[in-house]
Amino acid sequence: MSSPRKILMTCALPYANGYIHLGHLVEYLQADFWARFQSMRGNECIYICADDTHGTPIMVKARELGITPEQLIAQSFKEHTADFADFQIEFSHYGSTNSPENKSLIEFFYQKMVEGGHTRTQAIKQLYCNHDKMFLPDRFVKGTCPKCGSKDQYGDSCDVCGSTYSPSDMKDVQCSMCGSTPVLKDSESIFFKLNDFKKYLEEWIPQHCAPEVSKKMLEWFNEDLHDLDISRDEPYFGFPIPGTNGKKFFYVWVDAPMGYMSATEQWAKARGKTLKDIWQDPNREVYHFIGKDIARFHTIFWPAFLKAAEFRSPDQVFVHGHLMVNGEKMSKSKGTFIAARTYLNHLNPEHLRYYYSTKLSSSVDDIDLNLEDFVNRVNSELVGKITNLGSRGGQMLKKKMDGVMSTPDAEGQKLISHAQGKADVIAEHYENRDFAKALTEIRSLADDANKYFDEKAPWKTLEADAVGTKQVITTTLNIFRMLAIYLKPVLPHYTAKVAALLGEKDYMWSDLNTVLTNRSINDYEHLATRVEGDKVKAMVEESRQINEAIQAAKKATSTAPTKAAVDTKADKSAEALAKEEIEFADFEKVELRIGQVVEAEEIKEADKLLRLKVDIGNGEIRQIIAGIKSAYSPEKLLGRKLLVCVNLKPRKMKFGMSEGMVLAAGSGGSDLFVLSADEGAQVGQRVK
Ligand code: NOT
Ligand code: ZN
Repeated sequence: MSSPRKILMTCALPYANGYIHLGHLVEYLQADFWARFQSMRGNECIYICADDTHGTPIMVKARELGITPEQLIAQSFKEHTADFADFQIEFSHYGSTNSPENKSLIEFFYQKMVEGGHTRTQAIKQLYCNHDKMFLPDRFVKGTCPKCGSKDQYGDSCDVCGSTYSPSDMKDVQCSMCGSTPVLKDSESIFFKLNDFKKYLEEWIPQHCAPEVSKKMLEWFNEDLHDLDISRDEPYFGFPIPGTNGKKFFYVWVDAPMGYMSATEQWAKARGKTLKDIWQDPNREVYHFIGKDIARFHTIFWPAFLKAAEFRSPDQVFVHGHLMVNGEKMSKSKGTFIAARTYLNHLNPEHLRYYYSTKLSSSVDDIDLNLEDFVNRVNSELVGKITNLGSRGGQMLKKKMDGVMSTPDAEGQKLISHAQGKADVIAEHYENRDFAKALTEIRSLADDANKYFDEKAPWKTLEADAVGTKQVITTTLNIFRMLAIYLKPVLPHYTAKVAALLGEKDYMWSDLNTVLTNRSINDYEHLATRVEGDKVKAMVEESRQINEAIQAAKKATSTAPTKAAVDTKADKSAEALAKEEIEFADFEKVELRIGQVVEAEEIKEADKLLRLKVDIGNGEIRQIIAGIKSAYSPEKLLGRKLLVCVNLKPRKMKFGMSEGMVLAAGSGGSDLFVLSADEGAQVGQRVK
């Protein structure tokens, strides 16, 4: 046997200002299939990802939410990692670009760029918002498209006519956050001299990505490559550029790819190794999985950065297409822009894993999630064809016979050998990321086995020919076992259940070589359920409602509604609608008691706040600052018995300490209702 390969693979780093959706999963799932396939083959495969945490949108979103960027990215980290785990995506390590390792790394890259003479500075004019006190990235500028005259377009491209331009070409530009007119302001920028690497890249690109991608990328090479502005002015959430007195920061797209390496470094450190041990190991293969929209960053900028810093480059950049739903771009208004969490609220993650695997290839073509087809295929193929073999065979053996397999007869052995004989071709498809082709082979084996089972009709022969019947079931279960092994990269939990049924440990690819004989099997446990069309409808409906909440939030924004602001509201309502379940133990942590308002006064300086003194029992009086002034006068509250959370950490507010929380329902303003206790409830009683 050849020695195991050493592989390091990465997925694009999701931005920390958004939620994971089904479009993202096209990438993380295919990479997960591939990583699991490699591990099954006995290869050492490190699968790395991280959150992409820097940049203006994250800074602005945190500002709008009234939290720090660090809080925002910590929250996203929790949500992203939970989504991935629930979709059975198993990273070797999941990091963050806002890490000390990433900071050291970008400083090292920068030092090498400077030493190599690959940087230069130049003053450039950029749009600056005097109100928000910041330079505006193109996406934070709105105006009229210089080509077609459509209003309300972004500063970089027009959604209506598709043309691209620079914001200074636009008419009536506005800051998308506050609506004021930005001014042009000079600022010194630091550029990376990309063109220094033109020759190198021209050779590198065709060798490191698919021809269709390479061809597209080389179109940029008909003229000199534009130098890349790697600096951004404060305020910016990112790493400061050394030597600029904290005034300039590295542009997010510069430290993002370094996240691949710094997350790898964290993985290595935890195992007593260094980044170099992994990244610079000449025997290790390095691969990036990315979507076609960010191919330029990965096949032009990134290899140039690596070259400048004298690091090895990746072996291949694997570029995939985008997700379509029902043949169209994902649409928020149709409810087909579906958050990973929304999917999980209704459907089984293995079903999406299965469906995507039947669609994915190594090309950059888009893949289509047709929701009707999704239901049909999962039900007819995964449940009807594949799982049925195991459930019918397993249950007959266990319930109608003694639960012990025998040996296949000659015909059965032939069928088994045929299925084993497909191992190389299926492996090759997996290796080439032609998942759909692998699945076609697997399904065709399932078809053969179903045909065999139906022809032999063991349920009819049970009485007359117990020996022959058992041989048929033994053959069927062996094929079913092989199908499960073949499917393990896609359906790891499913396959683990099959292994348990057959009393085996988790499978490796080499387990295809064995045939199970005379083995006693365990009780059949449910392996797969059908998808119910209603649940798909409910998922789409929930997604649509989330969008409606966005629209409502948009209307509620009085000034020029901003994309950033609206997205934030959308995310918040998405969060509200897609709340995670909590354990009972978590709920129990919240101590609610009946409290009685003994003093209430308005805080004059604040629009929304009342200062309450609440008796929570045993003579303990708490000061609670409550944001309910819009709906309650102090008099209305005095003497009322309310629900109070008494174990909330005291919060220091501008108008004093708040030592608890009064529970109220409603969206704010006059739509606000404190929750009161029924008559007879005792002050200090705990709510259960
Ligand atoms: N956050 C980016 C995106 O498009 C991907 C960054 C990938 C890392 O979602 N970088 N590089 N190069
Ligand atoms: Zn502004």
